Amino acid sequence: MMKKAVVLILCSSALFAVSAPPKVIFDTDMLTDFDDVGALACLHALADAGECEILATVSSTRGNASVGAIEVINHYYGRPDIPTGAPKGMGILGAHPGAKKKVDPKSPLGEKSGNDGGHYKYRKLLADYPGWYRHADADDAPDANDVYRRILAAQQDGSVTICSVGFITNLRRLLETKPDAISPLDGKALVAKKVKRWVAMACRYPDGKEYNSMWDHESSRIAFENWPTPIVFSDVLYGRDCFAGRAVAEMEGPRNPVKDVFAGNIPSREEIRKDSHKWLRRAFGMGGRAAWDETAVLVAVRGIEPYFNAERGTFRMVGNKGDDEWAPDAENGPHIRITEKVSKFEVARVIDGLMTRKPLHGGK
Ligand SMILES: [Ca+2]
Repeated sequence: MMKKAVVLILCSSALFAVSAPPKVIFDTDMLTDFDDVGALACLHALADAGECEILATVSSTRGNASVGAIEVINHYYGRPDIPTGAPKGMGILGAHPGAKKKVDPKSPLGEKSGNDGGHYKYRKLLADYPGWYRHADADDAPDANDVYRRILAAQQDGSVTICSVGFITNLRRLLETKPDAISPLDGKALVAKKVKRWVAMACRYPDGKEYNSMWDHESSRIAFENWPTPIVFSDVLYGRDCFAGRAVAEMEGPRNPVKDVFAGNIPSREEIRKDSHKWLRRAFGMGGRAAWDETAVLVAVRGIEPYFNAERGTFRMVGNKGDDEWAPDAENGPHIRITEKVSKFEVARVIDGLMTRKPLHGGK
């Protein structure tokens, strides 16, 4: 009897440990593409369902509307006080990854097809939802290093999941932080102590250039080589033909920022029907936009097992032009790459289901 009781207690504590909702820091580039919006929407819907806790939402770029756009979405889901931040002094600073200078956030919105065409959708969110954000310019937001260090220092050991769906700038900077008033640990020691795993939307399998790792490739190399916890990759090949967002774009009811972004940026059903191959090359399908970032959120919150298979291997940046490579190594590979298990169509419907859920507390 005694033995049974001990086993039961151990089992229930193990169950509790497994089922404790992940605590997530979300690191995004709301700069040009908009699967980030879908990813943050999914994360909030999962938090509404009690499946995760959102600790912070930081921008990996200094593109002027990047932080404000995150805040608009946080506001929509009734969580306007989630800490936000952005990198200081380095990384992507303009309205697109190759920009050499910032766009003045006070300059007129301009045209969708203008110089800051990719960033237009985020600047428009700020124009359309005044009062829903705190930082009109990412450079006025707190230093992401301080946000990361404060939150990690306050959390239990081995409890934090980082989900990055943008550039790797913040995570390199975090690793390079020194002990300070927030924590006596340097960045790498703090990450080793507090972070459970890093789920990264990055990697072009088996090799080549991938958007998130190539643009600030020096940061990617430093972060991936020195990161002290497991890393799971949702790579370009997985997400590129897993289409989501049409459902939220066509949702009945009042407008909201998630619906606005998808409705304003995916081609119509008619356009897809006319030339599906052209749109496929641009990573659009009848279901919507390639769900690169949303799949990373699913992995971060629900884990690999429900929807994906895992391949062990080693990811590394190679050369000095932003190329990467993945070497499978089933025995000793320190990294994991997700591969298809249930159909991508089914995964996309799960994502659509989350993106179309009404916020539990918010929505106005
Ligand atoms: Ca992204």
